[in-house]
Amino acid sequence: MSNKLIQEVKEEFKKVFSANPLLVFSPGRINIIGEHTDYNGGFVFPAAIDKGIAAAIEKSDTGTCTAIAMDLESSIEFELDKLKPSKEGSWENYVLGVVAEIQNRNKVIGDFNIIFKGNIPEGAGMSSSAALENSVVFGLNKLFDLGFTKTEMILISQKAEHNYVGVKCGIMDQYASMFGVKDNALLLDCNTLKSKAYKIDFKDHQLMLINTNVKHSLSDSAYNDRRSACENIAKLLNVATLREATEEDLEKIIDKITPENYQKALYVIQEIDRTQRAAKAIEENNLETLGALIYGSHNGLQHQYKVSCDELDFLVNQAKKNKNVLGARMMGGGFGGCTINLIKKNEAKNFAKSTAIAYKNKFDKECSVYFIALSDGTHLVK
Ligand code: GAF
Repeated sequence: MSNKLIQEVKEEFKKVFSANPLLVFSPGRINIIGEHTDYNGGFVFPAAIDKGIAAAIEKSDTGTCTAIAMDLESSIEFELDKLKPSKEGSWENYVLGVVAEIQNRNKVIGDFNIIFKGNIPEGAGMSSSAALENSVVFGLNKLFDLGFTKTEMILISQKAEHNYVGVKCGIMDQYASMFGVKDNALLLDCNTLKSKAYKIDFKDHQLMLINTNVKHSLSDSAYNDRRSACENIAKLLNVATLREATEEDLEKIIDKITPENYQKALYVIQEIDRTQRAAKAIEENNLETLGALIYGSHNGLQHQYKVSCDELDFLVNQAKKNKNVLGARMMGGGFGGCTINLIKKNEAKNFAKSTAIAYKNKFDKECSVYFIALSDGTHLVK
């Protein structure tokens, strides 16, 4: 959690509204492995991080609600009985969507004011959107005593993203952000929404993120396209999700689907398996195997699922050339954002430096390096 961020939000709230708002911190997430498996009912292996959204929230008696995004210097006013989505791509839909989804569940909330600020780099694929959604639903749940469980809250956040933002996301980001455990990653079964926490201590290795600082424009529509391709194949196979399918099942319908979609479904089946094997490798402290699975994940995302981009592939190739990196892959939805690297601790800075130079030479732009701490999920701040 970032105390500085909380203080900034608190100060601003005091200036604009009052001195004693409810304070919520909601983290972003990383994902060790298990990409595009969540909406296929599979396994993912994320963790909440020490970067996120701090929100100050309080009841309002002015007859309207106000939401202020401090970093963007942007605000909206809205009335609870006249909710509708705002313009496409705006931050406002994350807030409005959550409010609308709460109302859809027949819960009554009153007017409120909220100010928030984040320190997750935008477009980095570290789930600032889930952090924002969770901070809003968590704050409103407390403020108006709505009685939602954490699981109900993440489902509200997810639906807000489906219906107001227009991205048919899975549940990984909201889950990790809400249920994160300090120093742990969560092996989440997206079918049952049950997870097992794994204490992460890679001894002389660590996780390091490198941000391409790009976000290619097709990402949202490409995401939805992939989700519906997977759902259609599951239908053809007569199963609820690809989680229930095997490679052999897929072989049987090979003539009924395009070669591209065959590869996508195959990727999903293989990635679900890789994720379970990664958890076993961590249990056995076998970092070489974990690293190989992480490289395998990238290979699938690049060549089969086709959600990578030149910048991400370049960073992963740089990692492959360095024996101190055991594994690297793109993280999150794809088409930009970060790679996650499993690297020897005392070599991390050197690798970061040489990669930054190579990246600049190749693309004429900067990449950014982050070392993150695994942290607790969404919580109130005293
Ligand atoms: C995005 C989505 F929001 C997640 O639900 C997940 O599907 C991820 O992309 C890919 O693994 O972050």
